[in-house]
Amino acid sequence: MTELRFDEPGRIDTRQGERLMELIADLREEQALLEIGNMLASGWKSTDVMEYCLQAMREVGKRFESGRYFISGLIMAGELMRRANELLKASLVQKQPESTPGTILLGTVSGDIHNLGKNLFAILVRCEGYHVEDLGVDVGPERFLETAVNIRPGLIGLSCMLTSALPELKATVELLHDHSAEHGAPVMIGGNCIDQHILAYSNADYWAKDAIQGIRICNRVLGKG
Ligand code: B12
Repeated sequence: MTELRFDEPGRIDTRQGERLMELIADLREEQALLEIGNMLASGWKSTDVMEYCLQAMREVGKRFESGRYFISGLIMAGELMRRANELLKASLVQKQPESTPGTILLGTVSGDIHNLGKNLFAILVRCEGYHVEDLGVDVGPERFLETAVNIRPGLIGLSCMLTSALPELKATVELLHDHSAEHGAPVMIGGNCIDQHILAYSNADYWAKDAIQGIRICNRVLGKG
């Protein structure tokens, strides 16, 4: 398990965070990665650095929507964020838990290949001591169900970033609920396009606005804290 103290204010100079946001939004990969390294070295918490990365990715999304960036911009941002995830992961101190509080089955729903948010959640939840079975991206409902029945996780996490994949998300939740007697796990949904309305639409049991909230839900559902 690791040090994830959600309520502790970090020792931070917020101007560094703003600079990082600008570098990521402008797709200046090497400089952004250097800045992340500097921030971590000067005592920033990974979760705070991550928050600035997320805001910057939202800005990249806006620039794509407005036509300022093309798909190549999204790809570059994706690669930058993948490398940022590696840095953040390396900075989290892992402790070996005596026993795992449970297993989380995870995947991105069918039709969607976004994986950075899911991977970030997986990194953080592993640091909390959970075992994660990650099925990857573009995962169909049957594969989720088959794995859930085999491994009987404590919770199933579905990631979805595209509104066009929401029908798949709903179908996955429905199939998992129809067979809940065979695996016993509640379903949590997360991702950029997920909110209270999508929770109601999909009938999932929980939704998380970000990875930190996702961890809190895991801890609550699996009785860790
Ligand atoms: C990078 C990126 C890509 C990369 C993805 C690389 C990768 N390996 O993931 C690539 C280039 C592949 C891509 C492709 C496309 N993309 Co794209 N992409 C993005 C971008 C810029 C950033 C996403 C990201 O990684 N953010 C950083 C991560 C860390 O944040 P996150 O995913 O939100 O995750 C956080 C939470 O949501 C949460 N979370 C996520 N999953 C889960 C799961 C659980 C269980 C929990 C608890 C929490 C959780 O935890 C994370 C940390 O807090 C977004 C813009 C945006 N606003 O998000 C667009 C965006 C998601 N993409 C978009 C689009 C349209 C596309 C394409 C259709 C473009 C095209 N015309 O081809 C394709 C779709 C391909 C497909 N079939 O999936 C749209 C989606 C619009 C919509 N609402 O449907 C967005 C919003 C851009 C925009 N504003 O238009 N994309």
